[in-house]
Amino acid sequence: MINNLKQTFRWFGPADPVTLQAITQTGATGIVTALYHIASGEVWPLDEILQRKQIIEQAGLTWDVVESVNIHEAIKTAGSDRDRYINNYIATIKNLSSAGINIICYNFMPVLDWTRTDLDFRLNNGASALRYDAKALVAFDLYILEREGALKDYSKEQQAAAKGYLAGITAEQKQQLINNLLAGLPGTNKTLTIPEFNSYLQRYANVDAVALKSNLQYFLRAIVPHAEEAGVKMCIHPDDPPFPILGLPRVVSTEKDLEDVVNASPSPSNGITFCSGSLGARGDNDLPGIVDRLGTHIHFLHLRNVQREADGSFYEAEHLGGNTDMYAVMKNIIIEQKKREDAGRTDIAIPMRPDHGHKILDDFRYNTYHGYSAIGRLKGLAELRGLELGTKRALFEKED
Ligand code: DNO
Ligand code: MN
Repeated sequence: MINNLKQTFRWFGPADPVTLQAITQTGATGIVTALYHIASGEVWPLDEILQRKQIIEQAGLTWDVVESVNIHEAIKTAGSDRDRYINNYIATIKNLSSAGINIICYNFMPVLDWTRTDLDFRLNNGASALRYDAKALVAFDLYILEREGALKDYSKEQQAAAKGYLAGITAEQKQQLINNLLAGLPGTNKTLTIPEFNSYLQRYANVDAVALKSNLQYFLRAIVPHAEEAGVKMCIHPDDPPFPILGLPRVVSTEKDLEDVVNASPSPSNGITFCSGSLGARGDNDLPGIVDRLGTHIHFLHLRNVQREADGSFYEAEHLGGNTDMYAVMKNIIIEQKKREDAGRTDIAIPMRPDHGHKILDDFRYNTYHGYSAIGRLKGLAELRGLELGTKRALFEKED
């Protein structure tokens, strides 16, 4: 019995300092990427998809997953033009399918994609990790954004901790926090100003979690039949972090939320991305249990670990370190593969990627995308493939 998760690496396109050739040296055989230059909401032209695919294949790799086709804010807020953006989304699904690319990852987080307050958190060994500091986020919300109505979202203790945090950092560190949070909206490369950021948040003034979930269900009911017809598997990425921030609702944070997604439009084309790092930032998410119970809907795996702290903060730990029992997760993934094999399913080689990695060793010489170093991720991938092999041998020794 050999490894048979499909080992992939995220690649940010020709501008990524981690080249396709470097990726082949990690042992990954698949690529996860997107056409990052196309604005959120626009149709991805077939010829551009085919050109990108050719570059990947010339390097001896395959384009296994699109991450992500972003969802326009009008869809999330039920804007008057949402149907136009849904039709564009369907056109992109069809073009990807025509190019032979059949797995699409997306997320449904309002305004922000993944959010960290510290993009260069140094571990004792000098490695650099991404960290989310709850106090820093509250400080940003209350005293930098000065978001209307924010005060009622926080306890007296949280407010005091945020004040203490701000008093303890330098002007330079404060500016760094602001930069970290204002950059990187999904689908843009633009750094927003504080008034612009507040106006984005304002769009959700009348969109609570119930409304957001219903907008997600509306989207799913519209696109899933087309995805099914095109043979495309949609897989939603969980919220990161998996709880509301800055007064924004979050509706893909828990097992119940994931169940609601798959039940909104039941189909093999309506599945999930199991991201152990995102889901693991909540102590009440049972990760091996989620794989066990919802495994049949998992079309894509993001494997990484987090170390949680008492006040809701966390940092990205070693892939096999941190709070999540990765052995238990891997074991249930392999059991899920066995179930698929027994059921005659062909999608057994689920694409897996080491989701983020530390900056270590020579990674510091390159200006890589945050979380997407070469050597740190290679280390994660190497550990995960060893874990997969060992777990599989332990489970099926007698059959070999
Ligand atoms: C975090 C990362 C995310 C993810 C997007 C998917 O866990 O994997 O950046 O790529 O949110 O849409
Ligand atoms: Mn992820």
